[in-house]
Amino acid sequence: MNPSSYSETALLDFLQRGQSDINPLLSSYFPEEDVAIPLYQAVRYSLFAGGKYLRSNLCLAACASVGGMREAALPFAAALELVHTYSLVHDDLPAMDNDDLRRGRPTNHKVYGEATAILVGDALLTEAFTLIAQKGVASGVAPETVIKAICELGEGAGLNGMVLGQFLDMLSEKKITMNEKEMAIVHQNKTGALIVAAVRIGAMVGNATPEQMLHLTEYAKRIGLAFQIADDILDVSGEEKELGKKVGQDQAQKKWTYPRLIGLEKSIDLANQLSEEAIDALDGLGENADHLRWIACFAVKRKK
Ligand code: GRG
Repeated sequence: MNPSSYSETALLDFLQRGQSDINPLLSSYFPEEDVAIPLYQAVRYSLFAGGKYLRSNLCLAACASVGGMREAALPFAAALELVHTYSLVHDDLPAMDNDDLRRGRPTNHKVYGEATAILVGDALLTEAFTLIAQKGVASGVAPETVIKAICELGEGAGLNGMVLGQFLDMLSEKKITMNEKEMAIVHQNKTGALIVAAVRIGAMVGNATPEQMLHLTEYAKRIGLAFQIADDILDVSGEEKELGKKVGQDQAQKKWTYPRLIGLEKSIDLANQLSEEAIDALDGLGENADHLRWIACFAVKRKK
């Protein structure tokens, strides 16, 4: 694919199709009838709040890139959306980033209180694994692949992945200096690890060969970092209305970001370079991987 043929409208349509395929599964898992219980209402509040469904769509697109069945990947994609939403709900808490606005609406703890928001995150994380265990084999995936996917999700989200990244990010606020290598480690874990898991799980479900898995992992590592650098850039130069969250928060919280470390221009160049490298990593994969190529473009061109 020639990346210049990338169209944001087509990509957003693609993400929307993923959302439409995943939401019935999520909705039947967390039914509307249950909202009489405020905890269920609080779960649905954050889950159906208009996210981009990037990680879930990455899972679906990675599965398709190796010729896998979309239907088989849906429960895994849904579980990724649960883990991602949990991370946002907890990230917004007063003990973490203390944000008031997410996806264009008040954050979960602002509406339901801190204790409920903690439980919402706990529930989303836990149910992600239950959902895969319940629906993975039923969707036609071999039990051993389901177990591998559960491990992959745990590794990406857990103590050596996203949670570690969040902790390193917190520590970095107290640092007077930071180098690019340290910065990359924070971003690769905080944001990259779940993105890598999303792609690898999709590839597993699609029965990727070891070589395909290698290429897809390289792709995912690069877009994971590029996506977070783009997030840093948007915090400096994005529009609050479009982003659905406050801008300038990184600076207000004295966070180390790429723009702070190497400047805005160099950050943009680095994000673009990573996006190109991600596309190059897919060279052996043919046109089935075009949606992944589009996502690599979107990761750095996005406005929200
Ligand atoms: C374990 C208490 C506890 C908390 C964990 C791990 C964690 C909190 C937070 C994860 C770190 C995090 C929120 C990283 C930011 C990643 C990022 C760029 C999020 C925004 O992703 P988008 O733009 O969001 O895909 P939408 O709203 O579109 O889904």
